[in-house]
Amino acid sequence: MALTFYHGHGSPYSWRVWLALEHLGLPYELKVLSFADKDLTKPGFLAVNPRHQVPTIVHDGFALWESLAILEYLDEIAPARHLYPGTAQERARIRRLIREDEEQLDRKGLTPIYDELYHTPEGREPDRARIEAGRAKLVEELEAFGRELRGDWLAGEAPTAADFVLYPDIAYVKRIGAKKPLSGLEGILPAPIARWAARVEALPYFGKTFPPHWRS
Ligand SMILES: N[C@@H](CCC(=O)N[C@@H](CS)C(=O)NCC(=O)O)C(=O)O
Repeated sequence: MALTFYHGHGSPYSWRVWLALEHLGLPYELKVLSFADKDLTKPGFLAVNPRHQVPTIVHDGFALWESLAILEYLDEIAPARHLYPGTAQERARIRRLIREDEEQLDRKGLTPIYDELYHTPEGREPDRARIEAGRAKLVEELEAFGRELRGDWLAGEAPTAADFVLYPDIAYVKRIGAKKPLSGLEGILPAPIARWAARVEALPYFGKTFPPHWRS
């Protein structure tokens, strides 16, 4: 089995797949693409993924993109461990948590703040009301995700796809809080989520997945 993983440092979508590959213990070849060098729109990568996005995998000649499709595919080909373990109801709950991360915590909470602080159009100040609304939504969602913990992880005894999808967003909350005081995100994590994030960060493979440009 040959599996190539195309990754871009700092992409939350790509980060979730990297954590999952490591958790599953699947062998893979890592290819890091540079956003700054516009690697994603170079002909070689466009031939693999015409939508020029990471994450992308190629498994035995089969190219696949869209992180959630990749996670489900990896779950199906992994011989031992699983990203969506359990009964039909337990597996459905993992998928629900993932959709809630994307649709609620990220789209309505984190993304407006990120857009205002990192993509403010030329000539205008960040919209403080939009940042505050995003922050209020994040507070609500972080509390809700804290209540979803079932022991150490979101779905029980071991990390699942839900943990790997949520974590990069939490890393962004922490980073934006530290780098952009105007965000009001510093120290925002409720204790259960802060402890859960520390558990993700203590996973033996976590360090190599951390964006190198975030270390400074
Ligand atoms: N829905 C996609 C989103 C992937 C995505 O937006 N990737 C970004 C990086 S965070 C990307 O590759 N952007 C480069 C481009 O669109 O040219 C997924 O879940 O994989």
